[in-house]
Amino acid sequence: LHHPPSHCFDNSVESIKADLTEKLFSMRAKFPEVATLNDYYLALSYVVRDRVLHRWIHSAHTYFQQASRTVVYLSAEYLMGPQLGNNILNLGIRKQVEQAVAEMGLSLEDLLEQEEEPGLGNGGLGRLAACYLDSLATLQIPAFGYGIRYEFGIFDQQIKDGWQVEVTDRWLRLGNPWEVPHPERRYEVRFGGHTEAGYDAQGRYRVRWVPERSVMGTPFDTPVLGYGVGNAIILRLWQAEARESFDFQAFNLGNYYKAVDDKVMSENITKVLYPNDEPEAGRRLRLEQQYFFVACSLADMLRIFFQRDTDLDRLPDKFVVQLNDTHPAVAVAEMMRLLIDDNGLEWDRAWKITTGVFAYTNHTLLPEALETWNVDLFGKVLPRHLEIIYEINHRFLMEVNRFFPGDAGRLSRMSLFSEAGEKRVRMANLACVGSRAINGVAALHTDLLKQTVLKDFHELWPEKFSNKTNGVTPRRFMALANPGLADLITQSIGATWLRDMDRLKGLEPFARDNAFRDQWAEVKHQCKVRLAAMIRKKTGMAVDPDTLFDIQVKRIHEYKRQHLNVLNIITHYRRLKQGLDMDAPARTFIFGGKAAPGYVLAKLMIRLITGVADVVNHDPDINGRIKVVFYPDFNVKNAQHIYPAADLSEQISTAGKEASGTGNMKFALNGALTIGTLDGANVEICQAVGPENFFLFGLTADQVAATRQAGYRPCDVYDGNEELRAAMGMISGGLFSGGDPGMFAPLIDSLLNEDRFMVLADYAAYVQCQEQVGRAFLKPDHWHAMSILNVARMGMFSSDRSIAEYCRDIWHVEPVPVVVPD
Ligand code: 26R
Repeated sequence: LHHPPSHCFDNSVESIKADLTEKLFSMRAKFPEVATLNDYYLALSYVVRDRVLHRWIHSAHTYFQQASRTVVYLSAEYLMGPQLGNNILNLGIRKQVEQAVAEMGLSLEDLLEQEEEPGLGNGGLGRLAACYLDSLATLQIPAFGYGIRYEFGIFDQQIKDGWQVEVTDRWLRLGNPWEVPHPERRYEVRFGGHTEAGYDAQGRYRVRWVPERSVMGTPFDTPVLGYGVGNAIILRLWQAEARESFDFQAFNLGNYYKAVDDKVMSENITKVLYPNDEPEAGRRLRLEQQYFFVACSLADMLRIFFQRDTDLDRLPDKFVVQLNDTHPAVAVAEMMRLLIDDNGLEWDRAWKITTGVFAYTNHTLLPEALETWNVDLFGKVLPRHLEIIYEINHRFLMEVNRFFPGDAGRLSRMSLFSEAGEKRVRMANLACVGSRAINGVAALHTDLLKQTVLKDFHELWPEKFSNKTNGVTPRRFMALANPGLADLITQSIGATWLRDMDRLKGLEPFARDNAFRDQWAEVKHQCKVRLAAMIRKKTGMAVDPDTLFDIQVKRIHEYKRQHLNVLNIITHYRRLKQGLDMDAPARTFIFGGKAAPGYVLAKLMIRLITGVADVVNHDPDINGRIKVVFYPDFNVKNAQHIYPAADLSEQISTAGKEASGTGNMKFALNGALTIGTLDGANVEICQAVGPENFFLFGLTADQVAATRQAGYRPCDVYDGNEELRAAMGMISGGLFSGGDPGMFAPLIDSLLNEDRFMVLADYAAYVQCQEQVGRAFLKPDHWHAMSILNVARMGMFSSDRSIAEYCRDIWHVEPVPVVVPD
């Protein structure tokens, strides 16, 4: 094979300008006088895309030639964030592009603002998948990310009268320059119907699946560049389309409208991303989405395998498939079906291959978030897969019985089916049984997995378990989001840290350097000025960059305890009204995050935040000592403005509930100090930066469990704490709801009666810890020294470290460097 055809790109300012004008013509059919800012954004994107594709072509060619072991990452969600800025950064052409657009009378910052991000995920899990693709490319690992091309991603959030309002996310409206569709490479995916058993010509037992309908899956490829290397990998997202021949039949029968209906039904499968925490809504369609993208992805993987091999026993040497939570876990059954029904393998051989290929990452301990499917529904959508899962279960339970004879309780806990109430398929159990490796996403989370939800599996297969603490990409969340900080770091320790984050350790001595501390403080101040401007633009509110920016941004959820934050704000407010705590620094409390549309209490928490903001911000007695802001529509794009501007990062979940958290890492890497519980990766962050540089409070996971065991009574805490009673009284009295005492009753009642997440139990410790934060902020030199030490010691939370561990311990894959001729 020769070098792939692709011409070379000149990255001089002059060429970029010429290419930009050419793209404006060829892709937008515009001349400069009539081009909009968005036309220029698109034109520049195409200029950059050509250079990205150049790297991708050489990568694909290299990977094809070497046929090395390849990672297949299956995830129902990817939160990629805006692409233009990141691609310019990774191509290393920022300076030239800036100058080129400036010479054409444009500003790069304005063009970057035009991009609508693909919000194809809910939160942490989807963003983790995106960070992992970035690190896979940067570590030069041959890999594919597979997922779903939702036409509507996570809804856009507006705030109206203090309430969240959901608006459809029409991210494709103005076109998406980053993807390349491949309609020539589509697969058929079948659904429903029944199975027929019989014997084939050789007299072997065979099952035939007779489906009732099918849809086509078309791939859309988005290249993902590595940083400082020639490598690029592909994110391949599947879109559902109707099978034309089906339509045609109906048309010939004179039933044109039914044909159109079928088309609409087919396309529904990838119409919309489901928000998590949405109980029961759209169950069937969600299962269809999961199977749809899994079937397309595995078919594509086998196609690539058969390009160079014929012996399926070697599949586990060539591919490893990582399941990002249980959303793609039906892949275990689909792989068995492909091997047995489509390729004629015997069960044992197929099972050996299957369990040699898969690995499973768990992302949550919350029982309500563990996926199960009603068996009747499952059987209607995937009759053949249900049979296969029954057979897997039968053989698996025999094995369990050999290890633990007569242990009926264990058998029923480990079964792939729960029989209490309606019968359901347990996807986590299927993922465990079908995988050769199982991991949690932070040290504490993995320990708790072994002790609780996956205890029986750990007892059976301890060697399958390991921890892989999450990480985040420093390219997007430091270099791109905070160029001022990145430049300052590079000036002091050189540029290699962006690919080798252990180098950040070299910053430690600078924590004692007064001149450096001043520069550090100035960078933070500039970031706060920038965020203040964004807040003004989005909400009309003026906030003071000289105040302490105290920020909690993440999905709104009871376990994340935004209401604990609010209770502290109200307490602080009340003290100031009483003339107490007058020496505390002025603070701006900033919140952001979406609530699932069906999660009533979470939406009420947003209304509480905006209600408190209304009162506090306009109280003349307060005179700017406290401001409360709800920043609407938190997403990757505005997160890049928010993390760099934080002085304080709120990581206050109930210990034992947040699997890892990744926002905690993004804040600390941008020099925020953390106030947090010993939950998720906070434990490891606190350990890494040193407890003297971390504001720790609250019950530990063990104490939470013990308190619950001992019969926790939130009303006792309430009765015993005057300030808590006062704060809750101000809420239930209607102060923050325009005099309506009923509005927040569900929230108050849930705290007083059950308090599942121990908000009241941690209240006093939290308020006290916040006082300590206030005192520390009044000593800026020490504060900035702590901030520098945080960054210096956070290197291990790069997703490069996480991915290197997956490669070494689970995937057993090696780097394949790609050489790109210039
Ligand atoms: C099953 C369905 C209702 C569902 C529940 C929960 C779908 C999606 C979720 C989201 C979960 C799995 C999630 O995002 N978990 C987060 O994963 C992050 C990356 O590992 C962690 O940092 C974070 O702590 C965890 O909540």
